[in-house]
Amino acid sequence: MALLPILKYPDPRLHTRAVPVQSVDHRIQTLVSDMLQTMYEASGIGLAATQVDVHECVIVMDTSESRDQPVVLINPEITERSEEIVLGEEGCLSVPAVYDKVERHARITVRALNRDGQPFELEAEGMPAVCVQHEMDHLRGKVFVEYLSPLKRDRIRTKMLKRSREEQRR
Ligand code: K1U
Ligand code: ZN
Repeated sequence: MALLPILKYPDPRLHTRAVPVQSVDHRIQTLVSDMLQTMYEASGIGLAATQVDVHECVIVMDTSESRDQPVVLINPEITERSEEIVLGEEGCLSVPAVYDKVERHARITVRALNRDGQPFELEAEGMPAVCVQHEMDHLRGKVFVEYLSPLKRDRIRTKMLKRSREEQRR
Protein backbone atom coordinates (compact mmCIF):
# COMPACT_ATOMS: atom_id res chain seq x y z
CA MET A 1 0.00 0.00 0.00
CA ALA A 2 1.10 3.58 -0.60
CA LEU A 3 0.05 7.06 0.42
CA LEU A 4 -0.87 9.14 -2.65
CA PRO A 5 -0.44 12.93 -2.92
CA ILE A 6 -3.81 14.75 -2.96
CA LEU A 7 -4.24 17.55 -5.54
CA LYS A 8 -5.12 20.90 -3.97
CA TYR A 9 -7.60 23.44 -5.34
CA PRO A 10 -7.17 25.40 -7.66
CA ASP A 11 -5.04 22.75 -9.42
CA PRO A 12 -6.53 22.57 -12.96
CA ARG A 13 -6.21 18.76 -12.95
CA LEU A 14 -9.15 18.70 -10.50
CA HIS A 15 -11.33 19.76 -13.45
CA THR A 16 -10.53 16.66 -15.53
CA ARG A 17 -13.51 14.43 -16.35
CA ALA A 18 -12.83 10.79 -15.37
CA VAL A 19 -13.37 7.93 -17.82
CA PRO A 20 -15.04 4.60 -16.93
CA VAL A 21 -12.81 1.76 -15.67
CA GLN A 22 -12.48 -0.80 -18.47
CA SER A 23 -11.54 -3.75 -16.27
CA VAL A 24 -11.32 -4.16 -12.48
CA ASP A 25 -7.84 -5.67 -12.64
CA HIS A 26 -4.82 -5.72 -10.33
CA ARG A 27 -3.92 -2.11 -11.21
CA ILE A 28 -7.37 -0.87 -10.11
CA GLN A 29 -7.31 -3.03 -6.95
CA THR A 30 -3.93 -1.51 -6.00
CA LEU A 31 -5.34 1.98 -6.68
CA VAL A 32 -8.33 1.19 -4.40
CA SER A 33 -6.03 0.00 -1.56
CA ASP A 34 -3.81 3.08 -1.93
CA MET A 35 -6.83 5.42 -2.02
CA LEU A 36 -8.29 3.84 1.14
CA GLN A 37 -4.98 4.22 2.95
CA THR A 38 -4.71 7.84 1.75
CA MET A 39 -8.30 8.65 2.82
CA TYR A 40 -7.86 7.13 6.31
CA GLU A 41 -4.49 8.83 6.80
CA ALA A 42 -6.03 12.21 5.85
CA SER A 43 -9.03 11.57 8.18
CA GLY A 44 -11.44 11.91 5.26
CA ILE A 45 -14.79 10.18 4.79
CA GLY A 46 -14.36 9.89 1.02
CA LEU A 47 -11.88 10.22 -1.83
CA ALA A 48 -12.27 10.24 -5.62
CA ALA A 49 -9.51 9.04 -7.96
CA THR A 50 -9.48 12.53 -9.57
CA GLN A 51 -8.05 13.89 -6.30
CA VAL A 52 -5.00 11.63 -6.60
CA ASP A 53 -4.57 12.56 -10.29
CA VAL A 54 -6.00 9.32 -11.68
CA HIS A 55 -8.83 10.15 -14.08
CA GLU A 56 -10.85 6.95 -13.90
CA CYS A 57 -14.22 6.44 -12.18
CA VAL A 58 -13.16 5.13 -8.75
CA ILE A 59 -14.44 6.32 -5.35
CA VAL A 60 -13.66 5.11 -1.84
CA MET A 61 -15.67 6.08 1.24
CA ASP A 62 -16.08 5.28 4.91
CA THR A 63 -18.69 7.31 6.78
CA SER A 64 -18.80 4.91 9.77
CA GLU A 65 -17.80 6.16 13.22
CA SER A 66 -15.67 3.06 13.73
CA ARG A 67 -13.74 3.77 10.48
CA ASP A 68 -13.81 0.09 9.55
CA GLN A 69 -16.56 -0.01 6.91
CA PRO A 70 -14.94 0.93 3.60
CA VAL A 71 -17.16 1.25 0.53
CA VAL A 72 -15.69 1.09 -2.97
CA LEU A 73 -17.65 2.43 -5.95
CA ILE A 74 -16.26 1.79 -9.43
CA ASN A 75 -18.11 3.32 -12.41
CA PRO A 76 -20.90 4.63 -10.11
CA GLU A 77 -24.23 5.75 -11.59
CA ILE A 78 -27.03 7.41 -9.67
CA THR A 79 -30.23 5.62 -10.68
CA GLU A 80 -32.68 7.36 -8.29
CA ARG A 81 -32.69 10.74 -6.54
CA SER A 82 -35.18 12.02 -3.96
CA GLU A 83 -37.05 15.22 -4.69
CA GLU A 84 -36.21 16.30 -1.16
CA ILE A 85 -33.10 18.48 -1.00
CA VAL A 86 -30.96 18.95 2.12
CA LEU A 87 -28.51 21.71 2.95
CA GLY A 88 -25.41 20.41 4.75
CA GLU A 89 -21.88 21.44 5.65
CA GLU A 90 -19.19 19.98 3.39
CA GLY A 91 -15.42 19.86 3.45
CA CYS A 92 -12.91 18.57 0.91
CA LEU A 93 -9.44 17.08 1.24
CA SER A 94 -8.49 19.11 -1.87
CA VAL A 95 -9.60 22.36 -0.18
CA PRO A 96 -8.26 21.94 3.37
CA ALA A 97 -9.82 23.92 6.22
CA VAL A 98 -12.68 25.26 4.09
CA TYR A 99 -16.23 24.26 5.00
CA ASP A 100 -19.48 25.53 3.56
CA LYS A 101 -23.08 24.59 2.96
CA VAL A 102 -24.17 22.82 -0.23
CA GLU A 103 -27.59 21.54 -1.36
CA ARG A 104 -27.82 17.83 -2.20
CA HIS A 105 -30.51 15.22 -2.82
CA ALA A 106 -31.51 13.74 0.56
CA ARG A 107 -31.61 10.14 -0.71
CA ILE A 108 -30.05 8.44 -3.70
CA THR A 109 -29.67 4.96 -5.18
CA VAL A 110 -26.31 4.22 -6.80
CA ARG A 111 -25.30 1.32 -9.01
CA ALA A 112 -21.57 0.50 -9.16
CA LEU A 113 -18.97 -2.26 -9.27
CA ASN A 114 -17.20 -3.32 -6.07
CA ARG A 115 -13.43 -3.95 -5.75
CA ASP A 116 -13.95 -7.49 -7.15
CA GLY A 117 -15.71 -6.11 -10.22
CA GLN A 118 -19.14 -7.33 -9.04
CA PRO A 119 -22.17 -5.04 -9.61
CA PHE A 120 -24.10 -3.86 -6.54
CA GLU A 121 -26.68 -1.26 -5.58
CA LEU A 122 -26.41 1.15 -2.65
CA GLU A 123 -29.33 3.07 -1.15
CA ALA A 124 -27.94 6.02 0.76
CA GLU A 125 -29.27 8.87 2.89
CA GLY A 126 -27.70 11.32 5.32
CA MET A 127 -23.90 11.67 5.22
CA PRO A 128 -23.31 8.65 2.89
CA ALA A 129 -25.69 10.20 0.30
CA VAL A 130 -23.98 13.59 0.57
CA CYS A 131 -20.55 11.98 0.31
CA VAL A 132 -21.43 9.94 -2.82
CA GLN A 133 -22.74 13.11 -4.56
CA HIS A 134 -19.62 15.08 -3.53
CA GLU A 135 -17.29 12.33 -4.82
CA MET A 136 -19.25 11.87 -8.07
CA ASP A 137 -18.86 15.60 -8.68
CA HIS A 138 -15.07 15.11 -8.40
CA LEU A 139 -15.27 12.45 -11.14
CA ARG A 140 -17.02 15.04 -13.34
CA GLY A 141 -14.27 17.56 -12.59
CA LYS A 142 -16.36 19.62 -10.17
CA VAL A 143 -15.13 20.81 -6.76
CA PHE A 144 -17.74 21.73 -4.09
CA VAL A 145 -16.55 25.37 -3.95
CA GLU A 146 -18.06 25.79 -7.44
CA TYR A 147 -21.51 25.74 -5.77
CA LEU A 148 -20.55 28.82 -3.73
CA SER A 149 -20.84 32.45 -4.81
CA PRO A 150 -18.10 33.81 -7.13
CA LEU A 151 -16.99 36.10 -4.26
CA LYS A 152 -16.54 33.21 -1.79
CA ARG A 153 -14.84 31.09 -4.48
CA ASP A 154 -12.37 33.87 -5.30
CA ARG A 155 -11.52 34.32 -1.62
CA ILE A 156 -10.91 30.56 -1.25
CA ARG A 157 -8.79 30.52 -4.41
CA THR A 158 -6.64 33.41 -3.15
CA LYS A 159 -6.26 31.79 0.30
CA MET A 160 -5.24 28.44 -1.23
CA LEU A 161 -2.70 30.04 -3.62
CA LYS A 162 -1.20 32.04 -0.72
CA ARG A 163 -0.94 28.88 1.39
CA SER A 164 0.72 26.92 -1.43
CA ARG A 165 3.30 29.72 -1.99
CA GLU A 166 4.07 29.69 1.76
CA GLU A 167 4.46 25.91 1.72
CA GLN A 168 6.87 26.13 -1.24
CA ARG A 169 9.04 28.66 0.63
CA ARG A 170 9.38 26.32 3.66
O1 K1U B 1 -13.79 14.30 -1.31
C1 K1U B 1 -13.16 14.67 -0.34
O2 K1U B 1 -12.38 15.57 -0.45
C2 K1U B 1 -13.38 14.02 1.01
C3 K1U B 1 -14.38 14.79 1.86
C4 K1U B 1 -15.73 14.13 1.74
C5 K1U B 1 -16.91 14.91 2.23
C6 K1U B 1 -16.97 15.49 3.47
C7 K1U B 1 -18.08 16.19 3.89
C8 K1U B 1 -19.17 16.28 3.07
C9 K1U B 1 -19.12 15.72 1.82
C10 K1U B 1 -18.00 15.01 1.39
C11 K1U B 1 -13.89 14.75 3.29
O3 K1U B 1 -13.73 13.72 3.87
S1 K1U B 1 -13.59 16.28 4.06
C12 K1U B 1 -13.08 15.89 5.71
C13 K1U B 1 -14.14 15.36 6.60
O4 K1U B 1 -13.95 14.28 7.11
C14 K1U B 1 -15.43 16.04 6.86
C15 K1U B 1 -15.61 17.39 6.67
C16 K1U B 1 -16.85 17.99 6.93
C17 K1U B 1 -17.89 17.23 7.39
C18 K1U B 1 -17.71 15.87 7.61
C19 K1U B 1 -16.48 15.29 7.35
ZN1 ZN C 1 -13.74 16.64 -2.15
